[in-house]
Amino acid sequence: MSKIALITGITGQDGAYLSEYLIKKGYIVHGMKRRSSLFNTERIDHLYQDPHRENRNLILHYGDLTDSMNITRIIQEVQPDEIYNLAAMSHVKVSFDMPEYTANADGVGTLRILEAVRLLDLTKKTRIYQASTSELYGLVQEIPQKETTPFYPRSPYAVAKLYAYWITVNYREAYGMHASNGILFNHESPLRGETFVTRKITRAVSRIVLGMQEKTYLGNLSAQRDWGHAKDYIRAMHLILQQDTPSDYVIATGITTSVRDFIKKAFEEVGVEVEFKGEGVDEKGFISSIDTSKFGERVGQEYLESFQKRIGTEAVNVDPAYFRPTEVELLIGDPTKSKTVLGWEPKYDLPALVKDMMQSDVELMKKDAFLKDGGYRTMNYFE
Ligand code: NAP
Ligand code: F7E
Repeated sequence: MSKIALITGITGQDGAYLSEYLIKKGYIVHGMKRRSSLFNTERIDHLYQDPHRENRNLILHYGDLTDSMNITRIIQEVQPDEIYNLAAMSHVKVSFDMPEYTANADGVGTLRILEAVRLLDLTKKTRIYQASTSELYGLVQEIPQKETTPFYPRSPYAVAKLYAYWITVNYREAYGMHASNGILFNHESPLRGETFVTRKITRAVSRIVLGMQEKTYLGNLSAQRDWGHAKDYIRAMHLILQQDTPSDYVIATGITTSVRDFIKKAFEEVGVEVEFKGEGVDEKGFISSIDTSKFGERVGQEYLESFQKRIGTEAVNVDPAYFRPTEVELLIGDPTKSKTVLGWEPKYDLPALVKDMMQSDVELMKKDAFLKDGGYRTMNYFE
């Protein structure tokens, strides 16, 4: 018998990688997707199966974490062995603009799932993974951060996730449920949402070297994050639910890098050196040199001549619109528990992650005729 998994947030970055991973393992995967006026399944379209087909291993249900009855009905219908609660309003900056909605979806949404499993008498059958986050550490109380480090959330997103973390622990202790938190540090990929900083950078660098955009505007360049690859992190989610005993785990690489250094690495990946000058809002990134053979190989010889004129010009500016009212300056995780207990090891390091994202975005930007013609999607503003 195949195991049955229900993934909330299946249309997101992690949902897409996890569903593919579980299907390959022989699972039948059910996913909750939101109704939208446009298609919102791009990340999982390659897994889609016509509903008329028999023995499908990917089945989608309309749903929303703010709707208890809908969640309860889906769980009743699906009778899942494992629930991965990945759905969330996941953008930290946007959570300052939508604090109540964020609390409802990211905080109370988790309660709705736990309570549905309890009411449906599935506490012994259904294991639950809660997508907790390194944002819980916020104003960090210890370096590096591990499972026992006290939390100090710094955004409506993190405060909502704090409720979700503790209600998961509470249901585990109160009702003996197999409910666990993965405290995942930032993880990125070619599928990362376009307004998170790494993807914003790899898209912008690709556009700049292809001559489609002059410069990019970013916020706090000194923030430091422990960045891993989403493909590694979804394996940890699955491992957490395969343990006999539920528990909470930090998933991280143990290495931290500043936003500024991520920008440099993204440019280096295509043979371009960027130098930063100035401080605070006046800090700027200048194109200082080009490794012409690397540029030719990674971007294309035909783009080189016009890009050479960019030497000495600005490619990165700071716009305070991207600053957050309260910032998380430094995150670095200690993954000792997940390595020893779960046997989890990441396959990607930061250079491999940057390479994967840059290769994908250079190709994507070359193909995107809308962007090539000077079009600019509205998504980059203030996130
Ligand atoms: P993501 O790409 O932003 O995906 C979020 C998913 O949640 C999307 O499928 C989205 O649907 C869905 N969603 C949003 N609000 C919903 C609602 N009210 N009801 C139902 N679905 C809703 O996020 P991700 O990077 O894959 O992250 C997955 C989870 O891990 C999130 O809970 C996030 O907070 C958490 N997390 C992420 C990281 C990270 O670095 N990526 C680290 C720690 C924790 P649409 O596609 O329709 O928008
Ligand atoms: O910001 C700084 C920004 O939006 C990272 C979510 O997946 O990971 C993510 O949250 C850093 C911050 O991710 C820009 O101020 C500078 O210090 O990529 P981000 P995040 O806020 O760390 C955690 C673990 C989650 O759980 C969340 O769901 O980069 N930064 N300039 C910028 N950030 C953005 N977005 N845009 C900028 O222009």
